[in-house]
Amino acid sequence: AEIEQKLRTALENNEFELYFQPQFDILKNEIWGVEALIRWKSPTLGTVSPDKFIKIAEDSQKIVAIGKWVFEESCRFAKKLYMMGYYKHTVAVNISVIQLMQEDFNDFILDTIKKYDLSCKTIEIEITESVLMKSIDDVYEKLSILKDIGIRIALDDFGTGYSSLSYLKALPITTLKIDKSFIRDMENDLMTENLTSSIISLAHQLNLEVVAEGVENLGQFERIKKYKGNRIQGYYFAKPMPEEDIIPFIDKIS
Ligand code: G
Ligand code: G
Ligand code: MN
Ligand code: NA
Repeated sequence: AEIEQKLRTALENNEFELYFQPQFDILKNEIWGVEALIRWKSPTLGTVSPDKFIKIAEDSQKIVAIGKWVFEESCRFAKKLYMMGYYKHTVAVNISVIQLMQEDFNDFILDTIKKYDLSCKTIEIEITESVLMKSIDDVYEKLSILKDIGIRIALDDFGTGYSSLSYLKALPITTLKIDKSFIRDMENDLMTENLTSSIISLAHQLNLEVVAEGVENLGQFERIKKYKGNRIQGYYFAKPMPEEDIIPFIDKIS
């Protein structure tokens, strides 16, 4: 209840910040781009994790305004990277199902991309499987339109939800992000390792790129590389970091 009440004024009081976590393209051996991750620095509650407040923001519909702020900030950052000569980096943005259900969702996305004069290819939208449970037809149609114009669409936390394999082929997505629980368990559990390698081949057969999340060590990285995953994201490569640290990080790696 306290979180909900303080959340009401957090946006206008400028209490949110975006962190960015780099993703590494294994096949090209270069930085692919970054995922934007929201942070809430409340003067009274301290730093509140999105795991603690996104659900609450969804229940009160506050997520709509917060999500717009996140998307616009992500576009602003994408433009900044471009202006500084970093042309091929993509920015991935988490989108809540509540946002997708808004009637003006696609218009907002397209208007904002246009406002910052970005190419659609520089944006990846991340959705979770829960999106697909709600008002499926409407959401499918919106995502199909975005995908058709070149926006990348990732299915986040894959493997933890209710996806049936038959609908994977029908989904308007470009990318599968394998949930970090698979990556974590892979090293000590052969069944999980086999499952992970199977998910990667399946995804490739469906023409999807695969991102492994939560890669924390060399052993996990080597396995994903062996199974031909496209990208990794995780502490092994880089932690989420504030905007000002990203360019020095890219320069150091390149
Ligand atoms: O960054 P961290 O690992 O603490 O994020 C925790 C969870 O919050 C993740 O599942 C992530 O997808 C979600 N999350 C982070 N930033 C955003 C955001 O801007 N919007 C939404 N809807 N979820 C986010
Ligand atoms: O949106 P998504 O659920 O993918 O959000 C990614 C979450 O995973 C963020 O909260 C981020 O801070 C967290 N994360 C990123 N890399 C790692 C990692 O290597 N290990 C663990 N345990 N968490 C990570
Ligand atoms: Mn995500
Ligand atoms: Na995830």
